[in-house]
Amino acid sequence: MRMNRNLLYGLAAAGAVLAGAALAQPTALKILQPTTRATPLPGMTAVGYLQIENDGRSDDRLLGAHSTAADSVEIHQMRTTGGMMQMRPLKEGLAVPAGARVDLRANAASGYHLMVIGVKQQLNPGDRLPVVLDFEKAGALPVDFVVQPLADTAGGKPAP
Ligand SMILES: [Cu+2]
Repeated sequence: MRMNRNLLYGLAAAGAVLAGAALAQPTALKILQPTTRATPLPGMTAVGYLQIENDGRSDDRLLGAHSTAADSVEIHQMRTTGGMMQMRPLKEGLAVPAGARVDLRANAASGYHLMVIGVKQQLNPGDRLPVVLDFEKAGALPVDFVVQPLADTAGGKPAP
């Protein structure tokens, strides 16, 4: 029920033209559990978590993302080296091989996540943060990230 509602919101936000295109070209990609955390102020950076499942027969690649609600969106990988946590943008995107599920979740071993930079409005629990994921083959895929209360998400401090 919640998934269906998310999809409808996404399509409504994207407009009738894009909705038509999405129906004409069904994608083999499934976006699971897109979530982010509440922020205390406008203008902050939010972390986007999700899983991408590729049920198709061809490999795809997440090339980038953008949002009308933020300045920019980057695909990041977090690594701990010598006790120091470091993040780096994945300039060449993120491979989503056929049959695979790619994890961009809090505490995922991969360290992958989306960095949503300069979120224009404060995010409160229950809000939705619209992000468009750009895939090499599947094209633009609108996703609404559901804002979770800070206490509900493991993984340490909110992003600076
Ligand atoms: Cu990051």
